[in-house]
Amino acid sequence: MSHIDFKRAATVGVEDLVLLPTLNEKAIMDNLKTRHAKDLIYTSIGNVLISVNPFKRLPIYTEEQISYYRTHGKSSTTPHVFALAEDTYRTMILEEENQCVIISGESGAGKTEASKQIMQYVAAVSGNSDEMQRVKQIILESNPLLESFGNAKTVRNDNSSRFGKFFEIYFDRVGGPVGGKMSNFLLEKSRIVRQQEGERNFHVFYQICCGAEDDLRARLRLKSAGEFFYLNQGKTLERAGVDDAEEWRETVHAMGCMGIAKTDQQSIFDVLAAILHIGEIGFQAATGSDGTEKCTVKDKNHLAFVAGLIAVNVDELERALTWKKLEMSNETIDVPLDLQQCTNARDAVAKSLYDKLFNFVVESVNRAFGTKPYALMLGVLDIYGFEIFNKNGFEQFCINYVNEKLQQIFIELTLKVEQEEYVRENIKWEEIKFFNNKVVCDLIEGKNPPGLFSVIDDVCATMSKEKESVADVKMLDKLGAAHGGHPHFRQNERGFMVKHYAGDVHYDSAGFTARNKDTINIDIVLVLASTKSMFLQELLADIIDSAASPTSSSSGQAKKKSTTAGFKIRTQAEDLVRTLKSCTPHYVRTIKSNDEKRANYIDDARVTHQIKYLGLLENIRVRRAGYSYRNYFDKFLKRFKFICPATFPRPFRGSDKDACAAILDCAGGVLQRESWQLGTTKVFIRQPQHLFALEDLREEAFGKIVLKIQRAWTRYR
Ligand code: AD9
Ligand code: MG
Repeated sequence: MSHIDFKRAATVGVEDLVLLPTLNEKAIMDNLKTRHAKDLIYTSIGNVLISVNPFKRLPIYTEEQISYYRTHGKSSTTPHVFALAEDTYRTMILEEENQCVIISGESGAGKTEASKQIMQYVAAVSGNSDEMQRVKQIILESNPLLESFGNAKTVRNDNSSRFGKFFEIYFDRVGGPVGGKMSNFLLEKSRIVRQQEGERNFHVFYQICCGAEDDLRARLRLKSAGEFFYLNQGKTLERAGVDDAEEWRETVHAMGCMGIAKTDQQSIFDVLAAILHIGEIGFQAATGSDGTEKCTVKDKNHLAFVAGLIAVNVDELERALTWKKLEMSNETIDVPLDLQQCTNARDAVAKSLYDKLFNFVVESVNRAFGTKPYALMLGVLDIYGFEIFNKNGFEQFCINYVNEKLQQIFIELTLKVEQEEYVRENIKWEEIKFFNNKVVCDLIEGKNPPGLFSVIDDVCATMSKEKESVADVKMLDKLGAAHGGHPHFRQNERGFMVKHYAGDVHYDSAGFTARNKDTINIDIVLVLASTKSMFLQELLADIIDSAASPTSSSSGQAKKKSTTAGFKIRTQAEDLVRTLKSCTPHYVRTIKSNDEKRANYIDDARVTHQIKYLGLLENIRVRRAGYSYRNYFDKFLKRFKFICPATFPRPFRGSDKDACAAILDCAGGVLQRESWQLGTTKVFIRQPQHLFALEDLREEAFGKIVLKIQRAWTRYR
């Protein structure tokens, strides 16, 4: 379909939901469905872009499309992610203001795809000097690199982001890219050691197992992915339509583009292999002569190989995996770990190695960008989407909390921006009420009264020697006592339920306290800190620091300034909200068409649910409560000049604003005076039907012009 053909597009539902003749959730759903059936996956609500996942490649992201959007303003094109990118980029330059695109939607709805399309567009239309080409290469190549280390197949999405990212691109005053910065949020570390059925570990592990060349394979003793415990628990080794070996080559290429030296690349491979081999460490228990049970590592040769990869002493490694220091009143004693504790210690090593490795990869992107001064910023926020699994743990709690915050920003900023625009343009309007999820945010992050995170932190701060499972039970009781009466909270036998804006989620409280504490035994810290590898020393710098001055060794744990994972995510969310609020926001709200990842299929119930919780109806109402249509004077004039003799065929002599007034007067027969207002820069039209009437007039005038030209042409011939 041509994107210039307004009429044809308009016949496939409405392009802007604000123009829906009847307003209810079913009408929204029908409209999205009709458009989706014609591969028109984008629809808008004013300046908010809605996209419905097509689950098939559409030919709408080509070079040709990019040039089209580059030369056509947003108002004269059909809704498209490129139109949004163009608008964002142009506004940044013209208004000299930082911009951000906030992409939200549940897992598998299309956030990451949208973020890549925005990057692709911005890279294609911005400056072209050698240095700018280099910056653009980093922007584009960082994607496959970050996805390979931070994405995984889940039951919701084959390429699910398991970390959140805010990607800032920095520009000079005229829009040439000069650098960037990437901030990441809470990686889902638990996936390293455990995956539920149908899921995989992070892509990079399958890539290295499939794609590593023979000498690397031999050096790292790589087996096929299915033979590693850390990779085979989900009983899923492949991603449909993806060649992991090919992706490995791409990942390694991207490392080169980020300027990661060959020797560092080898060290990264070592750490990846070390993690896989750590998962193969088994333990056996034997009762000693003193009657206590002690565990040892089953295969010493294998352990020696692991110790070699991370350059630590094999005996010290075994000791750290099987014993633990316990501080008594005035002495430290070593106590043996039971089988489960040994396995936990082993997994803790793997998780912290990967966590640090991931940070290194993110930092390599930032290092590649450098620290040149910049004038303007365009940020794209792509986080993990709202998730409900059969079993939801601490990670889901954090992920859903961040989504809750984003919904809150959306509510605040869309309302605020709307209000501000009316004030700026001197226009009167009435306010609309709708569900504000601030109550859920407060329940989770509140300080006074203490929210869920605070209660969990409290329990973590006071648990010292008790078992984690005991602490989890204690936590649950305290949560119940503090929030039992809250309308968005309910305690149940194995955990608690939170009524999120996007649905009710039951959280299993097992493991909450341990994951929130996010600490590793001092014994493990000490052995990791003793590594002879320069690369690992850099990677583990903060762990090594904490080992040198263990602030709280009394609990036998090494804490980094005693921060919890929950505290970190709240701080990061706060920073993010601050940054986003200082930018001009643009929104992409992605909708998942169905759970089967099927093309050409809309699951009515699933889409309706998303329409509900995304608050699309209220969003449209807010837009319509005031003026459903608004456009800059020059754009309005360009589109509707044909209907008024004062503005066509001869150009209007006077300001664009007066020209618009003349057009609207001309349309007096179909448009009452109360239905429109002129602001300071824009035309505001109250009801959709008034715009339709104008469109009809335009169509009629246009028809006459075409007829005139045809007649003249016939005469000429
Ligand atoms: V998660 O919260 O990270 O689990 P996302 O990021 O919202 O999720 P993603 O962008 O990864 O979802 O999209 C999921 C899949 O849907 C992609 O791998 C594509 O197969 C498919 N998709 C999404 N958007 C498009 C599109 N515009 N065109 C074609 C798409 N396919
Ligand atoms: Mg994603």
